[in-house]
Amino acid sequence: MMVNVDGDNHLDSIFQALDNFRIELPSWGFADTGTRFGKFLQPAAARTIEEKFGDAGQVHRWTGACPTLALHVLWDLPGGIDDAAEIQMLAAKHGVRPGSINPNTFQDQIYKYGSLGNPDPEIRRTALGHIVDSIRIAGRLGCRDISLWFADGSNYPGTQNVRHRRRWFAEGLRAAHGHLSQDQRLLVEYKPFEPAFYHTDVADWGMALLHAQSSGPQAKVLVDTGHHYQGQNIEQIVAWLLDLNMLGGFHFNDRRYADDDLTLGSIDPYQIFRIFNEILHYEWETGTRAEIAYMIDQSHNLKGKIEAMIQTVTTAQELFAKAALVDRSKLTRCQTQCALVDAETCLKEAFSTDVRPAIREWAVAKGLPGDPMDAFRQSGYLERITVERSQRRITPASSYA
Ligand code: RM4
Ligand code: MN
Ligand code: MN
Repeated sequence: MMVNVDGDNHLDSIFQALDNFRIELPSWGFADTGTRFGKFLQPAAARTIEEKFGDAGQVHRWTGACPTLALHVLWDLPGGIDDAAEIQMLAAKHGVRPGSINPNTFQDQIYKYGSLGNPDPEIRRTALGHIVDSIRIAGRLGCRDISLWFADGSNYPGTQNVRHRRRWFAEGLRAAHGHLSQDQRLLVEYKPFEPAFYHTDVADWGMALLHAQSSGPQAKVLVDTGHHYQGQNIEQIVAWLLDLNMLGGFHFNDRRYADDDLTLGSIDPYQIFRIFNEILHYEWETGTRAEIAYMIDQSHNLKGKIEAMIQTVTTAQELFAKAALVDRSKLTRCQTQCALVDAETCLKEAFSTDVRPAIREWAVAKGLPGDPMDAFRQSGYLERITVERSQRRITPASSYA
């Protein structure tokens, strides 16, 4: 336990950081997902929106850090805005509010050659219509963020006019922005490849940034940590977007090769720490809170869904708490004086601090279990849903893989 003066400061910093740290769960992270080679079904996986809310409620109950659930419109509100009342009812029942609203312009057959970038103006209109409907759903549910990810692109050189598609995207996004209410935001997510393997219309942060800027003041960029080329310096992108006031949110996950959607911090925890460090340094330097939606976007094909989610939240809290321990005045001094070793040591020292005892203290002080995974396991929820859900004979709800 940390007891000295420095320890008390540490504890304060960690308590303050965790009080402010909320991370959104993805509804699709509780459903069966797989790869393009197939799905291994889990008896306890959520199939209905009620089950997704129930499972998310468990993660929030034991971690206290996940009060919202991101919804995918086609998967979670197949009836559109008419389903909003049911969502509100489930939110109240399970103690988790609806979070970001994710339109789906990649699944229907008409989107084979794209959505907002489709050469067919009728299909572009349909895609825009779906995004506008999603904005209305968000309005009805009191959700701030509409999160846009596009699968648009092409597989072979010369098969599409990249410039035209860029313009159609700009037009569509501007039109969508026009439907936002004052407190809503459009988040533009980028991804370099997959499902398109030659060109992707919104392939990187530069393209997302330009689209966000040209569509209107309430559009920001969404950084999915898995959506980068190998070796790309993600924290530098984060620093730029922060400095331009254009960072809207994150989809957190980890990866080894491509968009692997693995558990946060499972491969490279230092990467996530460095991202958090940029954010907290910006907030310290400017004395402002960055308006960032922290969201999880993971697909646990093999791990138990709820346990994987609790593990993710715990890891996120640990890395955020470590980043909160960076001695900011010292770091600034070292940077100014180009004291390279000492500057880097500021990060390393914080990163190597064991914050777990302090996090346990924080949790207990909030009336939460010191060990959320253990509390979940003791609760008997998993055993109960495994029995209940293995008795049903309904086909798995659609999901992205
Ligand atoms: C994409 C991207 C989006 C997610 C879809 C299903 O790779 O990460 O955020 O909504 O997958
Ligand atoms: Mn994502
Ligand atoms: Mn992804």
